[in-house]
Amino acid sequence: MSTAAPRPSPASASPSTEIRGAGGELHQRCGGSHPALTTNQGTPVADDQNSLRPSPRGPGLLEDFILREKITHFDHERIPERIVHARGSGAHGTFTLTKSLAKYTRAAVLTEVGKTTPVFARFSTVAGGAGSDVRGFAMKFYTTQGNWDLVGNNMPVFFIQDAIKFPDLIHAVKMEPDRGFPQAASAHDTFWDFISLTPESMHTIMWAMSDRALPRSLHDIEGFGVHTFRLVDTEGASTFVKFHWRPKRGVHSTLWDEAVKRAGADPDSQRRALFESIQAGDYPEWDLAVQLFTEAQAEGFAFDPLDATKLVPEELVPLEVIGHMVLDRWPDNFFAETEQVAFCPANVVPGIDFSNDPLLQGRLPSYLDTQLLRLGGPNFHQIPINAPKCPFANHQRDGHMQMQVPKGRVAYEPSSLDRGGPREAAEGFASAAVPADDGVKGRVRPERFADHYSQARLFYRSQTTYEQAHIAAALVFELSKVETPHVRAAIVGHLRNIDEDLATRVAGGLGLESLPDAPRPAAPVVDYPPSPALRTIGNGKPTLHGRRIGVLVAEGSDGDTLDAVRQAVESAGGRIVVVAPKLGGVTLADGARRTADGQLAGTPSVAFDAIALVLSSDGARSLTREAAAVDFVRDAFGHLKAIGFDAGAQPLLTAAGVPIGPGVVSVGDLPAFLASAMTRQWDREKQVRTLP
Ligand code: HDE
Repeated sequence: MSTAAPRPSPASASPSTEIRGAGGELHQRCGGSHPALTTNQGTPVADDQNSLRPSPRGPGLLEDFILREKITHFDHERIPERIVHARGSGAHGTFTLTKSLAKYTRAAVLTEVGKTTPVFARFSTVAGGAGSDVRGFAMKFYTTQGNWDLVGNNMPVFFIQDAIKFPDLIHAVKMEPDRGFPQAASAHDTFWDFISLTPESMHTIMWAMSDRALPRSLHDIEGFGVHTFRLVDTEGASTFVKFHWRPKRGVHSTLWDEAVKRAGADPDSQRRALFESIQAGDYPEWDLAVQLFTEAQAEGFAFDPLDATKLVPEELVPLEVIGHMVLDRWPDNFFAETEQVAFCPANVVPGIDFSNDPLLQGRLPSYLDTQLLRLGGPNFHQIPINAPKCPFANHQRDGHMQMQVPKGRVAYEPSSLDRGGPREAAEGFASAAVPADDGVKGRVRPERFADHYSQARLFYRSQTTYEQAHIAAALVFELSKVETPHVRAAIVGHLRNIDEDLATRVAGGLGLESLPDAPRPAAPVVDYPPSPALRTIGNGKPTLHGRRIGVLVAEGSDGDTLDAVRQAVESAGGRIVVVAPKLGGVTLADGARRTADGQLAGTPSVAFDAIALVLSSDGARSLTREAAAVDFVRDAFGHLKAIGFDAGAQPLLTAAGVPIGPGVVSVGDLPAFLASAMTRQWDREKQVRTLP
């Protein structure tokens, strides 16, 4: 219902349904008192159940304006989806500045300490569905000086250096054009073919094959502005800046097998988790940190900070936290807000400016262009989710879907006829005073862009041994889907330039008889000191906040144990989900009934961070004949999760082949169970799978 003032309803006041036979028509109607349903022109509708016919069994009539309006609107409900980042989840929140950058910029959002700026965030998958993929991390700040969009990803680097390669990259990663699949995952032969011929992608490939591409939830990801931007002070002098979003609880990922199973069991798991944590008041939070460096400092780096395939190691330029963001409101309407939100890296405010990063430069015109198509015309900035929350005025006019009614005869500037009309403002946006290079025009890249392997090596060698094994396993998984042998071999050749051991592991996992030749690097590969900040294991905070523990119960389970587990988990900040063979619940040992939150077959353990088995021996024995129950336990073990159990649960542990050992602990020792539930049991991994 979109009208402002509801009208009194002609419908009956009774809330029940009634059978009416007015005018020979017989059907069931709902009673109750409601505002009148109208057409989009405001005409009240007396019958929304039947289309107009010349006789009860006659054809439809073209004059039925009510039917035609309703169906035509329906037919136009979908708008073109985003060519990349089509699937996304959004949320409202606020950004609060804690440290002023007044020395570097005149942007109010970065200088007024304590100031709270409304924001809208949208997280997305670039190409595929909820499984393994780079995630988009797009932020719109509704500042007092206009909207500032920081449209980044959950990885600090990108596949390509120059925007001219973006359509090729995306065509290669999306479904193959002749067969139309894979639809919800990245393509194999085409993607790896392109990558094998694009060595600059190697660093991002390391990130994309790491656990970062398998986030546990959207609030467990880091965000990065990726490009180097500029902060500009009142004199026009500028400083380079890189933006980082750090989740308050650290970065957490799933295992590959877990992500694959979770995508099947609950393709909405990531959106649902964000929704549920906001609804529960357990708001996701991030710190905003910056890396600041001068152009002179940048000259001394071994790489060029204008190259988006490179990061600036934290050991070189430390991160400074300047504020935090909390997401505390789910959108009222998915389409109106999350779907219609239009982010654009060119949306900056006075005091923030672009660098000459050739990837960023190519993005600047692209977003407005795509939005003109996607949102149907030049007035999409008037859609509530896109409109600035500060005053805005200019002389742009007309166009599709103009919602404003400008007054007066003046639609130009300057004018003496309209003395109150908008004019340029001294405090308005001014580009950074950057002297132009004295190079020669041409299609060239700076020399320092040529090193494609050193930072890939830095990333790989900075990981823990578990994470290195995951990268190798992910490469084996992906390349095993590539049907073209020379493409597989070419990738392994590149890996040799990154790390010989990684190449050997992947070659072994693929069953290659010998190591392919490595291509000759365009620039020498250098060894950076390892950067522990690039790991995820060890960088997450051990906490139960935001964690879900699945407790499996069956007939005869002990109610006191169940209550004790619930109490301990909830007081540590976690949430219990009771899973039973039937949603109606179970009869506990003391004869009381307990309902379940999830039915076993539809609630596998991939939905949880840890599980507890609170079972009578009879209950556990009956569950040994349920494949879903055995999988519940076996998968939790295979996914390195803590498993709590009471004495009765032993038959199910045995059926699942789960030995008692680290992370498989009695719920009699709740502190030990909670401690193991806060982390994964990494040392268990060699017990459960052969990694390359
Ligand atoms: Fe985007 N990108 N992109 N991109 N991008 C879009 O804009 C584009 C790039 C990113 O939640 C599109 O409105 C080009 C890098 C995010 O709505 C499109 C190039 C990074 C989102 C577009 C890039 C991103 C987009 C699709 C290379 C990380 C989703 C629909 C020159 C820093 C925003 C739309 C949302 C969306 C173009 C590269 C991040 C087509 C041409 C690098 C998070 O305009």
